Amino acid sequence: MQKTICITGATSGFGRACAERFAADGWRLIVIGRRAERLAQLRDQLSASPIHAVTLDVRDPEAVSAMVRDLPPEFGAIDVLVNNAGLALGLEGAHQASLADWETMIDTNIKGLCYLTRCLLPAMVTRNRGHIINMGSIAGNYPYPGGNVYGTTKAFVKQFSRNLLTDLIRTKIRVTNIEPGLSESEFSLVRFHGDQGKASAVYQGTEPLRPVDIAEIVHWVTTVPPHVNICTVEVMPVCQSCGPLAVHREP
Ligand code: NDP
Ligand code: 8X3
Repeated sequence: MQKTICITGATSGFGRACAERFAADGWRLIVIGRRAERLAQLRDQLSASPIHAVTLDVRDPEAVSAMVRDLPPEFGAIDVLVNNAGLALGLEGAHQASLADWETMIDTNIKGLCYLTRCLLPAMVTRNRGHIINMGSIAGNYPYPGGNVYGTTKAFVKQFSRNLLTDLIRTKIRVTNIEPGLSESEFSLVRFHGDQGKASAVYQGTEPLRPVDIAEIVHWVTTVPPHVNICTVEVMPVCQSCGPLAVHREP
């Protein structure tokens, strides 16, 4: 039977690569993002697959509810939700960061992810099947300068994923938290508010992860036998590792 996947943040990076990967595997796709022209382009590109594109800001709970309520019947039974829409904004220290940027990250990475999950979970529980795949980050595991609120939103995603599993213990629903490290997408361009020079410098001299690498992992966690739940996948490029703990010494 053809399966259905709902992917948020499908207009770019990981989400777009996931749409391409699952389309290649014959899935039915619900793709979500704010940029309508990108969604139209994706729909054209993947026209061989059943695809329902929804222009939606995940920060809007009413719009999320309406999207779920108005799903065409053939897209109504969602097997996998990929909560991927998200962003980092800024890299300033906590005493200098923009409060508006903090709010946008919290509203998108935490609240948006909760809205989608809360709206789609009841039907999964009723059907006693489903898989929620959350896009966390190594930033939720390891602090770095300027990662303040962004890293904390991803720590929320980690703990929320674990708590979902706890609530769903009596069901066959799976929950996976994927925690990528340095990956090249539009992520840094967004983080630096469109400054291409700063964004490119992030990847200079490295071989970062690519969106297709993440899409392969997202696909893989859905293919293990139904009694197996991949709880967490932490993945970095070979050129990345954890840093030492910092010690500041007075001169
Ligand atoms: P991109 O910037 O390439 O993609 C982000 C996607 O999120 C876009 O499709 C964007 O669509 C969507 N999005 C952002 N805000 C909203 C919103 N309010 N409503 C709906 N969609 C939204 O970045 P990545 O693909 O790299 O990032 C995807 C996820 O992976 C994010 O959660 C990010 O935090 C996480 N991540 C990224 C890493 C990296 O190094 N790249 C590493 C670890 C995790 P649109 O603008 O059209 O709305
Ligand atoms: C994205 C990875 O290290 O830029 O979540 O925060 S990092």
